[in-house]
Amino acid sequence: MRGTRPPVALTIAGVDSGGGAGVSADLATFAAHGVWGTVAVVAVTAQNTLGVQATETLSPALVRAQIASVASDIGVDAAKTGMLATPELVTAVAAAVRELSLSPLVVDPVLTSGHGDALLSADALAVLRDELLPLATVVTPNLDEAAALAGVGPITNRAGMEEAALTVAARGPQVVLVTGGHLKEPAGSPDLLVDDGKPTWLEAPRIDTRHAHGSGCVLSAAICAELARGMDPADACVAGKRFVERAIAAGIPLGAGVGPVDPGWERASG
Ligand code: PXL
Repeated sequence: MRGTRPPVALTIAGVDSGGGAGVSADLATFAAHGVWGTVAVVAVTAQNTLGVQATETLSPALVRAQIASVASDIGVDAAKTGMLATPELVTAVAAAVRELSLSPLVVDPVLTSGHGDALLSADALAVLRDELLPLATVVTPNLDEAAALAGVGPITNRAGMEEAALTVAARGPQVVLVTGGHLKEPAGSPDLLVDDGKPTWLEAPRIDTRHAHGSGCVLSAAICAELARGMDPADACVAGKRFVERAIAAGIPLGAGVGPVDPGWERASG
């Protein structure tokens, strides 16, 4: 028996049957950081490397019950949200976060899968923006998610990223990390970190791969794991970006479509 309680993280997210994104990506990422992973499942997707074939959601009451079960007994050092599916589920999760004082909280504002399948209904976006963002320690939108949350048109350059990030930051989260992986910059994949209103660019080389499924989940889970271990939010974003770069570089060729990133499975399997 180990003598000390490990850090504990909670993921509130969807299941990807293909194992690449959502809950399984989060748990593998927590484990790779030496952080115990706990789960509140929000939705189940029938999914593979070609896309999402079917989705069902769990009831808001069962999602709240899962969160309360973990928080009341095991304790939560940091939590993250992923696929939240409907306005009712976003409201339920925000209420649980408030009532149980879950903090620090990473919000990955998942809108669609990499294949463009909707993972959050259109009417849930405003609820996420108004109820969940103010509770977030860190929010990790990609370009589309940042534009949607800021209420601006498509983001095509660094100036657009900065404008959207500052607008999202004004909604209450302490730190905004806009990921620039989809930016049309030939050489780089810059992310923009806004910490207490101050922007910093995190530069990185572009990794040429098609197996990048789950990269957003791994990034937000890595940040959550570092927060559970006590790191401060801006440093956790820098560490999370480095972690997901390695996971993308180690992408796994599975299936006929877009394979998953590797959050540490290969290292664990030798
Ligand atoms: O990467 C976003 C995401 C989150 N959660 C689930 C997903 C995906 C992308 O496909 O399937 C369950």
